[in-house]
Amino acid sequence: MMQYDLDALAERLDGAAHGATATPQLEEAISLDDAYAIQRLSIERRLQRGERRIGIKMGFTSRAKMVQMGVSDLIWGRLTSGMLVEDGGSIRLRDYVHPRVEPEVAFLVGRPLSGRVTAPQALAAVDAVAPALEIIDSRYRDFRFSLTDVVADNSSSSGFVVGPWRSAATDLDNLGLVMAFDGRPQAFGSTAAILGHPLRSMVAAARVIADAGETLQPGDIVLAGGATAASALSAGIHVSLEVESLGRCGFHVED
Ligand code: OOG
Ligand code: MG
Repeated sequence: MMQYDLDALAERLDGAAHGATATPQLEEAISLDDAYAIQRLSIERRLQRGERRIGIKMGFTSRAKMVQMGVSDLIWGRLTSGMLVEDGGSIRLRDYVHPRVEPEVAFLVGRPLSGRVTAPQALAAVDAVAPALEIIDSRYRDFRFSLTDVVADNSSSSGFVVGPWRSAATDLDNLGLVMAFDGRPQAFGSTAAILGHPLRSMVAAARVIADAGETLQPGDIVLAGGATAASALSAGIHVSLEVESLGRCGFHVED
């Protein structure tokens, strides 16, 4: 018999995200299915507050991320309108618990996609691609979690910036990227770090969304996952990302 209350755990995690306060790791031994159910319920609370669903984020699609966090399974989370930070805009440190940033690539979905698809089928559903920065913020103390903890916490989603969209024909294979703080390189990497090719993350996104009984819809954004380990944010810095032949994006961090 189930020993825990999915709604209560969803409310606790949503409250921690909304109030930017850390919460203890889940003590309950929950199943992965229940962790995704908590994620869905916590996002429903955001939607009830007026946010809109705008896509999904993939997690642990690179070795650097798996090694940094000690979790080696691919995970995903839901993106809402409240998480979107304008390119060139700013965030306030006090709205987060202990935010980090990581370089990613974003896909703009042009046609419905769900299920077991090939890379060419995934590409055919993509309208555009862009450089992106994901601001992750675990609601758990010390940014430590198990696989089910992080899934229940919407895979640490808290914000993201998307640069100018470019044609989906842009080849994403092995593009060099540099994430910089105040113009000083903070992390170097390649788009190839994302499952060998970021398009594989779109293929995985189609599969996980189908498993959830949902479909990627035209207009949805898919974040492919961090290409390097994440870096902690601090007040006053400017964060930028430049991806070879794809473009750049950035944001400021206020107090
Ligand atoms: C979990 C989210 C992972 C990624 O891009 O791999 C993720 C975390 O690291 O807190 O967003
Ligand atoms: Mg990420």
